[in-house]
Amino acid sequence: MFTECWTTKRNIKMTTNPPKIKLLFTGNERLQKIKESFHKKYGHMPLFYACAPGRVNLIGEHIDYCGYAVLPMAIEQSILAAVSVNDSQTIQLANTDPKYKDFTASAQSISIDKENPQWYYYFLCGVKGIQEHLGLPSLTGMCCVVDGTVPASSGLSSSSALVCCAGLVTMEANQKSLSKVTLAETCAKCERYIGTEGGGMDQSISFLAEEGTAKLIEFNPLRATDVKLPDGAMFVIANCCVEMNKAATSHFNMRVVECRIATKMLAKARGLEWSRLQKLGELQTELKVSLEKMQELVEDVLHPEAYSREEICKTLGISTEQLCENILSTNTQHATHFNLYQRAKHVYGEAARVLQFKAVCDSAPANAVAQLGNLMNQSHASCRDLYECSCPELDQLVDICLQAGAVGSRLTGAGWGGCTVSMVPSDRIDSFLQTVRERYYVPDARRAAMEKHSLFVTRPGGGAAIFTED
Ligand code: ADP
Ligand code: NG1
Repeated sequence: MFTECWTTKRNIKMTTNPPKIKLLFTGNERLQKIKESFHKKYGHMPLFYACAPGRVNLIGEHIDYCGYAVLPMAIEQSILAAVSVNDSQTIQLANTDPKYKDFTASAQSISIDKENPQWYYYFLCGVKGIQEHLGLPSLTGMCCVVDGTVPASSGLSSSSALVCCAGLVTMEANQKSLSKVTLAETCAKCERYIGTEGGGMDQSISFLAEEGTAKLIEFNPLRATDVKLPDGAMFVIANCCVEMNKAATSHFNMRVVECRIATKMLAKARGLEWSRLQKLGELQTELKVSLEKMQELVEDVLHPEAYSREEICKTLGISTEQLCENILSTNTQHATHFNLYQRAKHVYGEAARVLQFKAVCDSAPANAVAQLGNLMNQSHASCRDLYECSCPELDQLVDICLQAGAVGSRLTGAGWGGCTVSMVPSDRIDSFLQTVRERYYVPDARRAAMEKHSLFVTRPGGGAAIFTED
């Protein structure tokens, strides 16, 4: 497909800045197509191109925003932009997919309407984030065409790939240079302008990925460490064909808020100054105990029944107004009940599974594949039962993947729809794909029509890059 755009033969391993690559466009259909679309739209040729990949998270779901390490890898599918600069003081955006309408924004003042999460607002998140980070009073005018191959709202981070691509475009168009780590941190912060309170996994892997290796991504400070996946197994992505747009619903922020409240309730029970603690990870650091002990703390302090607003306010000694203003997000103001026990149990358990997964990859025992598969299965059960971020279609697909020969299978990304990731012994891959096709996609006309882009083997891809025509 498009791997050659950022995984060229040149050694980009040690660079701290996103690589700038000169590419031969001949024979590359996707690049030719975007170049032609750009010319047709604007009547001149692009000056440069930028590309940012989507990702698949192998393990560590819904814990990045709690401060815990996650274990994703970049995928081949990406967001690609063709760009030219001008002095029009406007940012003109077009998309190769007609369902994403053209938009023109002022380069002087960027505003993002989070009540209406249109595609161009994600792009403008990246623009605004870089502008603010660099302290630029105004930006150069730009013409851009965007082309995406990451399935949207499917847990493979199409939104973050778009934000990261836009951030990279803005940096390059304004002739600035930032490190990959700074770009990742800036793009993680600015995607929140769209309203979702994500944790930074997606933007980090989009910039820090390297071909051939998954990464353990740690936060505060942001670090990415290679994780060598075992020989003899392959990772397969399968889309359950249910879309879930995070910014248009409150599911995602509701979980962020439940984790925040759980942090405060646990901190209060342990006599800590709870009001400044926001993340379950910060609480563990403060208490200086193991993840196992944190799970015991959850058992001791929290009850499995949902908490009402009144109970939370009474325990913390705050008013409903303080709860709404200081703890809830804009789109969770309506929430009346909060499952604190289940969310905190998932987070501490999942954080421990990430470390176990990395340890197995590092020590590579003879039964590594079976051990990793087990951890993935436990992760899915925890996402389904404790975090309640699965859906019937995802659960059905996970079951089919396991019956078809996967040793581990789980939802990946935010959930409530989107993709599963399965670990499949290499010698079973053909029969695995055939069985999943027959049992999940073929019996349903809509799924069958989507199968081509919904079921595929994936390998660790490279990170975001800028390039020009050779
Ligand atoms: P994901 O899990 O893929 O990140 P989100 O629901 O967070 O899903 O974001 C999906 C949104 O990202 C889409 O509704 C759209 O606005 C934007 N998006 C994704 N892919 C593209 C694309 N190719 N072109 C324009 N916008 C895109
Ligand atoms: P996706 O799958 O892209 O919606 C979201 C968050 C991540 C992480 C995962 C769940 C954003 C941009 N991304 O990813 O930070 O929390 O859910 O593990 O909010």
